[in-house]
Amino acid sequence: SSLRVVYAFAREMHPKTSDVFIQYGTAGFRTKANLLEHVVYRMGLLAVIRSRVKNGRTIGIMITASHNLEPDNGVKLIDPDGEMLEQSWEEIATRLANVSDNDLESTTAEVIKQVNADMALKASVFIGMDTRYTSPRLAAAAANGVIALKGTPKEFGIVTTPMLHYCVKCRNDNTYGTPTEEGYYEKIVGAFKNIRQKLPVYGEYNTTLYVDGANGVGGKKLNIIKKTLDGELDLHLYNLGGNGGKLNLNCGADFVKVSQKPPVGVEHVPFQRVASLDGDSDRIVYYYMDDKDNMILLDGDRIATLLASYVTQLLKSAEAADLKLGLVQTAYANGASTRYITEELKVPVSCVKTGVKHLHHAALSFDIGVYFEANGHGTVVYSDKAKKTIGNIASEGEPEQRKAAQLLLNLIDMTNETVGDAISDLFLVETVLCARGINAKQWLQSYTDLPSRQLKVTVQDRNAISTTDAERRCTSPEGLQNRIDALVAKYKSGRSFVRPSGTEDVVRVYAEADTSKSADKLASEVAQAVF
Ligand code: NG1
Ligand code: ZN
Repeated sequence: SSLRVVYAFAREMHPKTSDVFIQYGTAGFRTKANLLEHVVYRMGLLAVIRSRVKNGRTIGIMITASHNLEPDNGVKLIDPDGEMLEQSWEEIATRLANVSDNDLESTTAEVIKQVNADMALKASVFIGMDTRYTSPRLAAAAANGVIALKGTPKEFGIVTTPMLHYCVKCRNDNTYGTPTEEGYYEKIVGAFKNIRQKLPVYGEYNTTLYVDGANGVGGKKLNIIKKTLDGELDLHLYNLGGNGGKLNLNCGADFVKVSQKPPVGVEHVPFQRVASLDGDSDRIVYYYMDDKDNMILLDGDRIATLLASYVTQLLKSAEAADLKLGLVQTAYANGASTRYITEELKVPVSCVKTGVKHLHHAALSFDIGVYFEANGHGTVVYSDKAKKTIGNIASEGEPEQRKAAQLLLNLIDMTNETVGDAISDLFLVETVLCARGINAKQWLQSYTDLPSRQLKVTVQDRNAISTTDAERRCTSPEGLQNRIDALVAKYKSGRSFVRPSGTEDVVRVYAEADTSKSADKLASEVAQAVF
């Protein structure tokens, strides 16, 4: 059959060259780039099957290893509404990625049968990639996989991860926007410009923003956007990938958050706010250097509280009292942020397992859900009910109500609701700071972070650790939680937990306490207990 030819072609073009087991985890498949070609080819096959199961709706394939260093790469699938691949398919992806070349044909046939795909239907797959030098070859392998099963690939070239999510969503739902990079700029940057006309710059806010592009795709895209801005924002872009700057190396959002150090390659002016993106531009944290050269971090928790408090304020002005806003965090959220949200903002918070799909899902249970990981990955999702109510008030409310509702409509347009998006989040943050007339130092004043520390521990089998209660407690190995409890009890405002990473072969340790010395000490004691 013609499929025979396809599998023979796979063996020759994209052979499986490694026997290392690879698993579809929180961020898809991620490993050394040279181990991925056959995996990506097979994800091309799977995307076609998935598209047919979804009645020919478009599926996305993104080639990226996000904040990892240059030698790594990865691949993940995007579902029709722009969200992460449905969880039950992760096992199927893993199975398909690991079979031998000889078994690829029969396994693919099994999968097609299992998911009941009608292989006579059309199939459409959007493919995007980050700036890694290994990405073009992998994107080509993905396209070959799509063509092999007679699907139609469309290659977007170098795009941010959230841009591809956005394009997939738009392709399947044209009310959301135009499925192109230009369409993305028009909607998001357009909404930002629109809102700037309504909310002029005042107070302590100033339009200068420095950006650490992590030598990845986000900085390059901001450089395109910068040319279309007209004084609304004065972007100073650093780490754009030139001058020998290496992707994510000692720069970018993950480096800044985890090491609690400023990135290399950025010029520092005291109190000047800097936005730091990660390699594929789905995460963002802010920071500034004070006059004693200390770095002050404004992380994902801080962005979440800023956005939640502003949306709450606008809902109040719009008198949209029946819309319930909620916030979603993970165990990594700073304890001080959780207390601030609950006690000061009086917004309900839920805590879920690490991984955007869990946060996104939990956020959907609110009329308006704000979700952020502490590392800066997050967005806001608005239910149909919220959009309808706000839309009605914007056209029929009293003048003051209308004004607030129209601002909310602009915020909704500025938001990439499909996934956390550094560029969209940047414009949202700048909008709120401007609306409030505040600078970064004033933004910091809402609450004081508890000092925290993250460590990685390499163990023989990270999956020997199992957790419960949104990963805040562990249930195995036996006795470990008791030891952690005993250590935590020694520290004022102490909190600590351990969990196996879903993206690296390590166990992560998190600790917070009243001083950074205590947080560091608690983290290293808990790390010892894990061995
Ligand atoms: P793991 O490796 O499971 O901790 C990391 C991040 C997640 C998420 C994923 C996907 C931390 C502590 N963990 O997961 O939040 O962003 O990568 O990129 O930041
Ligand atoms: Zn990322």
